[in-house]
Amino acid sequence: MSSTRKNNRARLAAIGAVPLLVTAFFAPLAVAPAQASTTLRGCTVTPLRPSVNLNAGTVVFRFEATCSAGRTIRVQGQGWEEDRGADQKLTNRHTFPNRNYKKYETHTFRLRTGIPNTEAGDEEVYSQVRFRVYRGDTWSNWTDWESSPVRVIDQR
Ligand SMILES: [Ca+2]
Ligand SMILES: [Ca+2]
Repeated sequence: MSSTRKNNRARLAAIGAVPLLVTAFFAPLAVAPAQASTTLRGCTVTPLRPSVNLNAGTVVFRFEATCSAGRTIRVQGQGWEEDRGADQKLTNRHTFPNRNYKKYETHTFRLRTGIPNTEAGDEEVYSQVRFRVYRGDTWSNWTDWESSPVRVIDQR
């Protein structure tokens, strides 16, 4: 291969690398809302997109909590219906029983309610979660509330 062709190839490779870097840099921002997690004191909690059980007529709000050994976690969750203006409560704020992690593992907390019909057309349901962690004889403060992705329930 001539040195001119090598140089051309190297230049093309360099040009090609720029869009890749841009994609890699921006992709986490674009993906973040679908996978928003909060980490505190060795526990990571993610509010998952709600699931819908049409047979049971329920919406299931799910909160996935992964902790290292020796942590105890207290989780609060709440279900919402998204509206322009003020969102509507679908559940009261629910405090789950404390969960003690004897080893590193993941547990999913679930909160159920009936499928809502708050308006003409589709329903847009999501959850919020916050938590605190007990470790070394003290409780942390509550985290900020974190919202799950929205699940649209087709009611056309
Ligand atoms: Ca709505
Ligand atoms: Ca509706």
